[in-house]
Amino acid sequence: MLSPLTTEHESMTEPLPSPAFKKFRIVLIKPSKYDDDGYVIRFWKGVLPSNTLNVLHGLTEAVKDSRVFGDLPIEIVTFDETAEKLPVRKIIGWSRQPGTKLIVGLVGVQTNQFPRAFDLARQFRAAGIAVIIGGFHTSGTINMLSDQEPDIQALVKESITIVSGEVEDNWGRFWPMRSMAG
Ligand code: B12
Repeated sequence: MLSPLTTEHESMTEPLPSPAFKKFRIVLIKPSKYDDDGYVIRFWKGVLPSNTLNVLHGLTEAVKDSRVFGDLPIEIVTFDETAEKLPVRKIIGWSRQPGTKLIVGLVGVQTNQFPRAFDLARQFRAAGIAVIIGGFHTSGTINMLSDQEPDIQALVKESITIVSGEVEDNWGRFWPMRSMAG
């Protein structure tokens, strides 16, 4: 069984210990998918912004506005890989800036995007970056097939945090736990 991150009764207003870092950066990525030859599909121009990416951005702004870490600067960066090249090395470089805590969120991952998302997650994990993945694939798999399903267990083995379901009510509660963990 996966252990739940939050309970319904947890409060967002409980005082938090001071973080050891000076800046918190959250990178939200909507991954693309591979074509039949293994190339990442990327369009020259994006015509339809990802709803999930925009919603997550808004929810993240709300957490930032709630000053979950007091005066600690929080930066939110979004990438939609279907319409832009993902600067993986640059993101890894950000995580190495002194005093910076970086988390990568892979957003709105559908089943056909899961192999690409997992490859990205592995690259970030290899650089020691905390990764969290959500979307229909993880939610649907856990709810329809169980958390013992191989894709989910593969994520667990890489210490990737998995979201099942919606986060409108608990995204902010998750941050301190994940960020304090190192
Ligand atoms: C709207 C929609 C579309 C729109 C998208 C419009 C847009 N501008 O984004 C259109 C019509 C373009 C579309 C296209 C496709 N779609 Co569609 N779509 C949907 C639909 C109806 C709603 C998605 C949505 O916006 N939900 C609202 C957002 C806010 O919620 P969410 O995505 O669930 O995200 C929440 C949680 O999952 C979680 N979460 C998600 N990611 C993360 C990440 C982190 C870090 C965290 C903390 C939380 C988190 O938090 C979010 C807020 O609570 C769903 C069905 C459904 N009811 O979910 C299908 C659905 C996602 N689509 C599906 C499919 C198959 C497709 C296509 C592949 C269809 C096709 N053959 O072309 C394409 C792929 C497009 C792409 N590149 O992603 C399937 C996916 C199935 C699967 N196994 O993965 C679904 C589930 C429909 C179905 N039942 O078959 N789709």
